[in-house]
Amino acid sequence: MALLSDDPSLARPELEAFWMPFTANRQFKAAPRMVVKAEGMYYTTDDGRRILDGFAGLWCCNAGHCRKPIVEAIQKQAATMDYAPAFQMGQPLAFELASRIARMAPGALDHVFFCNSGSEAVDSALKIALAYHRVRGEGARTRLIGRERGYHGVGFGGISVGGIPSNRKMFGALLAGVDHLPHTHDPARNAYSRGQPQNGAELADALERLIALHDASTIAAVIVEPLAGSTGVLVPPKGYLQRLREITKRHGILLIFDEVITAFGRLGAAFASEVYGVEPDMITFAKGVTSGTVPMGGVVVSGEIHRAFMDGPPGAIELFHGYTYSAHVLACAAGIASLQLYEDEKLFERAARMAPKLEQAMHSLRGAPHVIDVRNQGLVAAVEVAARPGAVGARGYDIFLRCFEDGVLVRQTGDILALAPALIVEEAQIDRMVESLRKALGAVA
Ligand code: PXG
Repeated sequence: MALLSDDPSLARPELEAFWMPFTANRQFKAAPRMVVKAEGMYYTTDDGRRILDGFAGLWCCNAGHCRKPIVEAIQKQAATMDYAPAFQMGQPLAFELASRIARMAPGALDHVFFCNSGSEAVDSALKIALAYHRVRGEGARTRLIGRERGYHGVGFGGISVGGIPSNRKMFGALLAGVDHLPHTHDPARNAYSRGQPQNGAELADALERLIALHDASTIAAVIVEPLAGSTGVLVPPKGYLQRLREITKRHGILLIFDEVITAFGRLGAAFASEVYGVEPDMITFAKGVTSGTVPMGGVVVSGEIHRAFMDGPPGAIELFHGYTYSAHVLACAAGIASLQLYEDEKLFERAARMAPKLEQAMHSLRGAPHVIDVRNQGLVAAVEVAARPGAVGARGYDIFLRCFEDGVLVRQTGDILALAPALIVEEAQIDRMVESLRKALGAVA
C-alpha cells in the first residue's frame, strides 16, 4: 500500500489520503484548521479554541449546531430502522416529510422528489423539466437556460447551467443546448444597496432575446438562484424575478428557483419565493431541510407538473429517476425534527427580525479599508473588498484567515466575505462577527 502517510517528510502524514473538496489541499495541510466539536453558534478546534460560526457551517445548519431534538431524532431512528429502499417500497417518514414540505411550499407547489444534495436536486429538476415537456408531447423543448455567476452544484447538469468559469472549464463540453442569462451584479449602479437593489429589472429581458434566438418551442426551463449565494450574495434587483416569471409563463417555459441556500429561513421565510412574491414551477432545496445534519436534497414541483406524469397506465413507473438514498430514513427523521424545531422556535420569523441588525452592522463597514460594496438580505450579508492587483482573492483569503484566528468563521469567495449565521444568532454575536471583519480589514495589506 503506497500511502503517502508513510512519508516522514510530511508534517501531518495522516492528512494525506483525504483529497479535500474545493480546497487548496497543500496549503491547508501545511496549516490545518481542524474542528472537532460543535454546539449552538460555536465550533471547537482540535486545540480547544471556540470559533463563532458566522456561516451556519456552509449555509446549512440553520437551527444551530447539535440541537438536541434533531440529534435525538437521528439517534432514535438509527436504532429503530437504519435504512429502507425507496423504490417500490416505502417508509412513513418519507411521506410525512414530503407532506410537511408541500404544506410549507408556495401556492401550487405540492409534490416532493427526494435526493441527497443540492447538486442532485438540480440535476433532478432539470431532468423532470425535460421529461415533463416530453410526456406532454413537446419533446423538442430540450434547451436549458442558466445564468452567469449562477451556482447549481457540481453535477454535469449543474455546472452546465451554472455560470462559474472555474467550475466549468476543466470538464469538457458539458451538456449541449444550454444558454445563459447575464448576471445581475451591477456595482456601478447598485453598490451599498440595502436589500433589493433598485436597478436591473430590465436584465430579465435578455431572456426575450434568447427566446428570439432559439425559439420558445426549443426551451424547456430557466433555472436561477433567487438570491445568488456562492458567487458573492447577489440580491435580485426589484422587479427582476417578476419579469422572469412573466416571460417564462408567456412562452410555456418552466421556471426553476434553486433555493438550496435560500430555503428554510435564510431570508426570513420558508422560501425566497415567498419573500419575493414570485412562484416558480419548481424549487430545489437541500442544506437547511435537515439543518445540515444528514445529507438530503429535493425538488418541490407544481401539481400541474406532477399530474402530467400520472397519465400513463397505472402500473407504469412514471419517472425513471431516483437514488439508493432518496428519502433516506435518517435524513427524513432529521428533516422532520428540523422543520419542527424551526416552527417551535419560530426561527424564520426570528431571522426576519434579526435581518435589520445584520444589515446595520454590515453596512457600518462602509468606509473601512479596501471595502467597495456591502449587500444584504435576510440573514445573509456580504462585504466586498478591492482585489490586490494581479492577485484576485488573495486579500479576501487573508481576511478570512485573520477572522478565523480571531475566533470567527466567515465565508470567503474571491474578495467577497459573507456572513450567513444560524437563525438562532444573537445581536451581540452579529456585532462580534462584524468587529472581527473590521479588525481584519484594518490589518490586511
Ligand atoms: N445550488 C445552490 C444554489 C447551492 O448554493 C448547490 C446547488 C449544490 O449543493 P450540494 O449539496 O451538492 O453542495 C449549492 C451549494 C459557498 C458554498 O461557499 C455554497 C454551496 C456549497 C458549498 C459552498 O458559497 N452551495
